[in-house]
Amino acid sequence: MSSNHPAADVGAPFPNPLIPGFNPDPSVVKVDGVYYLVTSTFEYLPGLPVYRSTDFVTWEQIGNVATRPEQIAVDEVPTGLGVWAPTIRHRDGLFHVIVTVPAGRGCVVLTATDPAGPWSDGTVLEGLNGIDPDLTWDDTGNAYVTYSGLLLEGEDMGKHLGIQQVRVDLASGRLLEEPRSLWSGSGFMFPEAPHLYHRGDFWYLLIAEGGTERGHGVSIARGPSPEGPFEAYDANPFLTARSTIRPIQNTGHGDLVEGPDGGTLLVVLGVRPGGGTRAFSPLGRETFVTTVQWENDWPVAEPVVLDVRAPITDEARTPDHRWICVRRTPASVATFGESGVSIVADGSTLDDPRPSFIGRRQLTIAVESSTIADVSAGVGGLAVRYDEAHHYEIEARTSGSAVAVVARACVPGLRQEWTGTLPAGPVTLHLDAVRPAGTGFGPEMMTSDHVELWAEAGGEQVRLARVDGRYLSAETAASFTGRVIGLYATEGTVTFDGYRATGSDR
Ligand code: 6LW
Repeated sequence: MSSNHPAADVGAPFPNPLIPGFNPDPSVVKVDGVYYLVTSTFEYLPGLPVYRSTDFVTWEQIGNVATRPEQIAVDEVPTGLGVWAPTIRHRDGLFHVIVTVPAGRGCVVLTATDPAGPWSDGTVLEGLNGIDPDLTWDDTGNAYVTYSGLLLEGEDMGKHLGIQQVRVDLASGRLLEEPRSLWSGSGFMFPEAPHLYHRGDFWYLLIAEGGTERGHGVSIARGPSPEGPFEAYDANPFLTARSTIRPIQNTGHGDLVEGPDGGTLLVVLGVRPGGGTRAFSPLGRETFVTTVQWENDWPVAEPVVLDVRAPITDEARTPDHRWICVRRTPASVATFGESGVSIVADGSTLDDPRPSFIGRRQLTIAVESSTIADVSAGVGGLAVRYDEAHHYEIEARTSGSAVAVVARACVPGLRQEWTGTLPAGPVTLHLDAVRPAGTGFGPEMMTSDHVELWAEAGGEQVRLARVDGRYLSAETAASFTGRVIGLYATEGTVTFDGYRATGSDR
């Protein structure tokens, strides 16, 4: 374990990260003893992965809410917009996911009887101007949407109205009243991510404040009804990692749920910054969990502790739920068959907002990923991408009786290539992320990781590049997502045998 990535805290009751990789803005519901958790996906499709667990320790992705592009309409969204911050709830036999899709479909409520899908086409809440919607019902069945009043359209775009609430008719999508202001937190920036809960004598309004970076935290207020009035907790923010040495930073955007033992759990987003000054988080915002005790009917949260468990292996050559694609579905980019995954180029490259690329979340900071590519009829490779402006890749093409290999690193305004040659035939492309070894200062130690790009064919190997990983991190790319590693084609048809990634952050 390098000093850049502090070792696990001892005695954590649950794995942390709970859901590794690009999985921000978690929301969770417990139904008949089973947990279902959803996270944000921005410009990726399918959107809104649904994770299931019975013990809160082992999680399996059982599907995605948005498998059909029309459900969320992210095909033209600018990077960083798209599917933001869902809430999942259950009532009268129906699962509900409410989410805002800035620059896409707006505020949408989708339902399903089976959380694995299929989910409904969705109902748009017309006129709801804000983000991070929560859905709850009072004792008589009135549906309330409580949201962050960050105006995303109109003359006052960018203005923040604090936490807002409106009663809605879910069947028609109509707002039943003028939105009301509920509470604006303790004065930190961006009061957002509200959730309402009825517990004992009180209705609790949980929010995030401080922004989704190092100032992030979770605060709470309580009142006699879902409409308030709300009294703030004097220990707010009752969970934050700001200004601490804790390995998990940016903790906020929480959702409360009853744990398997009847206690209270709080899922939150967080990052694992690496580097000498702990500045860069390569995987983006992940899902973490901590425990909460109640004292005088106020929550007291344990700090979020790191507890990485077994090494993680991700191997794929069939169309499972975990493939994601940018602004279009994996099925529109790739075909799966006997020989693996084929991608037909369409003139786009990784610099485009809709590349011919399908990928999977990078699940461990240290990772070895690879694929075997048949480039006899095309040009393509293996890439790690944050967005169209930030990506590194290893690419192959047939060149006469040989295979020409190029490693490329692209960040805004900078682009570098390294080339090599291998014997003709299938080429194994490798993309590994390696954490800095050792301690102390110096450029090598200040980064989160290095990305090594190399290839082999016919018993020969070319090690082309070792690129600083910090440029593909939450703090530099700042596009809200996380690293996705995957397969792409830029000319002709490239067939890959599949995708393999294995890593351990222990
Ligand atoms: C989300 C907001 C936030 O809507 O970032 O962490 C936005 N918080 O609550 C996108 O994830």
